[in-house]
Amino acid sequence: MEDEKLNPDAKEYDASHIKVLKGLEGVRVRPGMYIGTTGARGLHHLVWEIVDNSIDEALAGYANHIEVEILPGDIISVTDNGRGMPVDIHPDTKRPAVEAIFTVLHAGGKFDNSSYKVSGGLHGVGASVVNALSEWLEVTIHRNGKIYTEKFSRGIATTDLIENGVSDHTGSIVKFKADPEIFTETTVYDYETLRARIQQLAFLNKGLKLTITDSRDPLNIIKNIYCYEGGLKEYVQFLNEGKKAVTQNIIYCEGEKQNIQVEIALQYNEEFNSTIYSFTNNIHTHEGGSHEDGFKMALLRCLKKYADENKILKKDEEITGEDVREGLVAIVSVKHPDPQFEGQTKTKLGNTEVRGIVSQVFGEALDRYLLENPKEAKIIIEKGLLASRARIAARKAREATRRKSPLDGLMLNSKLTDCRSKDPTLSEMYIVEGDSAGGSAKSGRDSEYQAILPLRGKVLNVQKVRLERALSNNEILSMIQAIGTGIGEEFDITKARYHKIIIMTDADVDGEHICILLLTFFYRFMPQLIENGYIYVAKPPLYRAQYGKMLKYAYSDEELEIIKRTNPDKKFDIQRYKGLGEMDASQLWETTMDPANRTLVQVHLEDAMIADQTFEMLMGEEVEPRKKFIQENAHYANNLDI
Ligand code: TSJ
Repeated sequence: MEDEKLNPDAKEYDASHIKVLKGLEGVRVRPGMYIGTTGARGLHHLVWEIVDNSIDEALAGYANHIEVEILPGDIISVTDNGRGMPVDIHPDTKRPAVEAIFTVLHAGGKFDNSSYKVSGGLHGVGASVVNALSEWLEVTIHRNGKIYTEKFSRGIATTDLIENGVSDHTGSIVKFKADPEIFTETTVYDYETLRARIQQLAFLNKGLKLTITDSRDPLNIIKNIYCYEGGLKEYVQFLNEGKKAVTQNIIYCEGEKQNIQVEIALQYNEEFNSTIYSFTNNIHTHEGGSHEDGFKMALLRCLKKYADENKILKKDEEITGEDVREGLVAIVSVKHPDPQFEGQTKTKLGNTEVRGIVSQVFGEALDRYLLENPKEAKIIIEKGLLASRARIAARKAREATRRKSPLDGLMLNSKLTDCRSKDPTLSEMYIVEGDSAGGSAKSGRDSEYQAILPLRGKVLNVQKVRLERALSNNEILSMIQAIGTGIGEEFDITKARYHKIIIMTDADVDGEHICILLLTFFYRFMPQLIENGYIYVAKPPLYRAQYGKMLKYAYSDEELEIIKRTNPDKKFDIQRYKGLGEMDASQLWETTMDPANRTLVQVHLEDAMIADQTFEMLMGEEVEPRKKFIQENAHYANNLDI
């Protein structure tokens, strides 16, 4: 309590100090309430809580470079070149403003008098929560020509704010080490997770330079630098990489009305699905909302109007919203000073005024584009017409066979080996790659509550086809049938036969690939399964280390190192698993299926969305991005055959 001796006359400070401790103690007692989970997801959330503050500084126009670095020991460092956090002494507490930012719960925007604070995660809890959940945290501020630092441990200041140098620039640096007492599952960051979101933030905030570095291994430092002057235009380009575009140009617009910024980019490709990603204040609004509605409204309205005025449609022809979205890749991003998030997962924008604003800003831009590019306009509308005809033909075919959906009354020769339990809350279904692994899983499982569905070979790439076509694929059909919920409009989560659907593939590039394919399928056609937390990925071990009768499994290179280090006298016989097929039934049970030992990673919508994007890149014609992905995911790359 050295701090207090330094302020013997600050009675009010004592009182507020106690309140502060109570607040942050609460964060440590119930961390889940503030960061969702204390698993890997919550751990990564800490980074975004800090980065959000720097993004705010950039959006306010005071910073243009943010650097994130993972240091040895999984310490995170975030640096920006903004104004530097305020250091002046607060008149009530007699403490520096920056200290309150780190020790008072929800102090977030308190010192921010600009009304244009737009960033902030779904939990939006800020720096004090990160501080409370960090073994230690250190803030450094360059401001007023000086350098200031203050240190904390588990939310409590361990030093005063100290002036310790001169500086010729301004900015803020926060370094922290997540507390292993809180994050008991893992304190190891996944570079790919951080990199993908950093890249996305760069797309969403044009002109902002974001750097991500992994210097945990001094012999292999990885660094990515992102800065997109084209913003969302470059995001669409990135998403359409490797696909055949229908029109050369990317349609782009930006505008601001009533303090709400709108930015939209889109392009059509030759595929059938539509990809609309919408964002509010850099947060992916998976459930859509008023911005997405406004966009869809204007898209249909403008294309219809243009088709009418230019007499492109025949008498009995009509196009719907769905038709004009076939093959569409679009990003809709708004920045709103007071967003209202609604919906089951709080990812639906509710502000009603946004619909009209987006519709107006985008409508004007699209009208102008169509007018100036008549050739492209015709191509786009004809694509919509094609979709309309296909839709009508499909409906007629369905009516002719009088079946509601391809799933009705159809008994497949499914490969499902079901479990005995009929209680979905207890039942699990393993989707297993390959017949041989499927065989081991069948004999190794606990048949009371574990069902096995082996998949043969490659799963159909659902991004390339319409739903009807996906449903003619046997692997996909047997998966949907086994799950029991139906699909599309008939989807009913209460009919799910298992509350855990576990993807189990080899720990190599092909396995990763099949896993991504399956995630893409669930993301596109049964997102509710992901939303409800029913989808999991099983992590099989990478190594088996044996010494006499001693048998240990390692799920990562780090774990293998630990096994070797903690038993230095033993010469292990180490086997690297190339696939699930190399394990016999009892090994598979022990390592990957037994609830007491296995590692399951629950899939979240954001992960599935990234998988959906990554997928295109891996499948595309271009070799470079694929090579790069494999290099960055080197842990899978040891047994590559590319
Ligand atoms: F809060 C935090 F610790 F998470 C954090 C904040 C972490 C990092 C890496 C950066 C920041 C941050 C805060 N960067 N820039 C700012 N800016 C301010 O806090 C600031 C500075 C000056 C003024 C002013 O009115 O003079 C106002 C603000 C909000």
